[in-house]
Amino acid sequence: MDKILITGAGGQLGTELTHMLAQVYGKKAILATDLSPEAEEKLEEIPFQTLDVMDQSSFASLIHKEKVTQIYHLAAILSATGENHPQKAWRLNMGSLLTVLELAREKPLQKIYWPSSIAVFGPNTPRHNTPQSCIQDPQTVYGISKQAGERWCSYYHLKYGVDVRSLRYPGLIGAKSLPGGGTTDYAVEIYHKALEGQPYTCFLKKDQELPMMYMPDAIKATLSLMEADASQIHIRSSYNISAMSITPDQVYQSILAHLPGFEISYEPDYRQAIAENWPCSIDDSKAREDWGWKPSFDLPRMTEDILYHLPHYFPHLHELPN
Ligand code: NAD
Ligand code: AKB
Repeated sequence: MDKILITGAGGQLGTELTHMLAQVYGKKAILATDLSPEAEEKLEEIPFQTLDVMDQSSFASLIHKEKVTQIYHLAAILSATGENHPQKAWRLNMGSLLTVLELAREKPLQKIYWPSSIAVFGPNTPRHNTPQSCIQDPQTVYGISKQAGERWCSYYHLKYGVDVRSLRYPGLIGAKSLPGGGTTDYAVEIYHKALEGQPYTCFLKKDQELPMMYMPDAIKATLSLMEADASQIHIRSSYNISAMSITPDQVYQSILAHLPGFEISYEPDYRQAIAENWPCSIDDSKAREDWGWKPSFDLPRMTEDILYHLPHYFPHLHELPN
């Protein structure tokens, strides 16, 4: 029987992924964990326990006690917060992944999921249609931790046969949860401001193009990768995946089509420099070839869906006028 432990389950991705895993495998098969006890509220009836992933012995005894068979290791510090706390970001992102990989080797666990990011790329990476394999020279501590993490995943697979799988997510945009300190967070905040009836001040430049993905596509990709037969997984560092490449102005225009009075201004801050070193678009042909990846949402479809669903999850927001 499957027992799936999720770390960082109260985060932007964790909240939605945990609900979907509970739907697919049943609530009893899930153990959601997070450092923050407040995460439990967001996860409704799904079994929850507080866990600091830096506490190796509590982590190991929980795996043992609950007879965990799979870990989705999501807990991390993202790019923007990481630049303000570089040592802490490195210790958490790197240390906790090594703990998970060691647990997988010793127990052994059946499968591990760990997300990487487009943050592994840097200024010398080809910026358009960024290939699966190319120069990676990340400039943020977050990107360095993801790059090193990818190498460790590949190493544990080659050396010890650990079935670890990974995706290099672009910026994720969801309607059900708030982002936690990334460079792509503008693309969630903007929808909230639009439905509050407030103008939005964007921290990236108007024409800063970045790869992004609507959360239902990210969840679909994650489940497809994890359900694929091991023989289909040819990349054990992390797969490029892609859905859309968009600028703040394009997101703004797509909202304007539904809310004609919405206003935006631009005040780029330190996050602009991070975004400038990331790709504009991603070549995800390996994911398409190996396990059949195909996104469902483009920008207009995502905007319509988000504006419709947001007031349900954040009741202080106005509904879209008919
Ligand atoms: P988030 O910041 O929203 O959530 C992270 C969660 O980890 C939080 O709930 C936090 O309480 C928890 N956490 C922090 N320290 C912890 C600790 N010591 N022990 C246990 N839990 C701890 O992040 P997210 O956006 O949900 O990202 C989840 C994963 O996906 C991360 O690994 C991130 O790098 C990756 N990712 C996210 C995006 C994105 O756009 N959201 C893009 C690429 C990759
Ligand atoms: C961030 O901006 O840090 C994340 C990411 C792309 O990894 N959203």
